Amino acid sequence: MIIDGLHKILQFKVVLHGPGMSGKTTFIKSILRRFGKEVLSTESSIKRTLNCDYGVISIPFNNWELKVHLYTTAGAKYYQVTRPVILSGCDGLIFIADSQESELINNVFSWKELSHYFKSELKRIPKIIAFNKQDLSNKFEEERFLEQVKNDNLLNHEILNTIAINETGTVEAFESLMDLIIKSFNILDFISQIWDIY
Ligand SMILES: Nc1nc2c(ncn2[C@@H]2O[C@H](COP(=O)(O)OP(=O)(O)O)[C@@H](O)[C@H]2O)c(=O)[nH]1
Ligand SMILES: [Mg+2]
Repeated sequence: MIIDGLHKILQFKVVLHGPGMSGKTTFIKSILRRFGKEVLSTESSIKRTLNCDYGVISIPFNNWELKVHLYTTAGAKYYQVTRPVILSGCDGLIFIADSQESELINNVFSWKELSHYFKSELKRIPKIIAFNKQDLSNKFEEERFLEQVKNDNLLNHEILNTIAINETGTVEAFESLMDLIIKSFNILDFISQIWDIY
């Protein structure tokens, strides 16, 4: 979090992470569209995320402004080196799981990457697990994923079902994450105390 007391702006970094093709780009576009914003992305010729997608959302909050910087991590395995840079200093995570049976193992692998990167700090970070592609029929049981990651610092989280291609649950995921962030950082207390000081 970055605090700008003069202009009453709190800035947050939120990262959408998950395996390649799970729907991260579709998801971030859907969130930004609902806030009247566009994604700035670097896409390669085969339309896979090259570096990352990025966008900013401003939310009025008790006379303050919450400015949320949204990023996606690069999905392709060969961009593994760029992911720690994107993940560093994030205040909240949306884990986009691909709910197709064939993707279960890739979801677990992608979560382990988070756990490996953040270690026990992952417990503290507010996070949403979005089981995306709910419109498809060949889905795995969510418990099978949760069972495999529950020992990897799965706390301070909420679980949602989403269909990013038709914008189902995407904004709800973002709003739930912001609620978790506001609670985790005690933003309301913080704002009222800052107010007392001025
Ligand atoms: N059926 C279905 N397809 C989806 C959904 N979300 C994304 N996709 C598709 O999955 C593919 C990969 O999506 P993309 O956003 O590029 O994934 P990324 O690699 O994680 O950024 C694209 O063809 C999307 O249209 C969804 O909820 N349901
Ligand atoms: Mg992408």
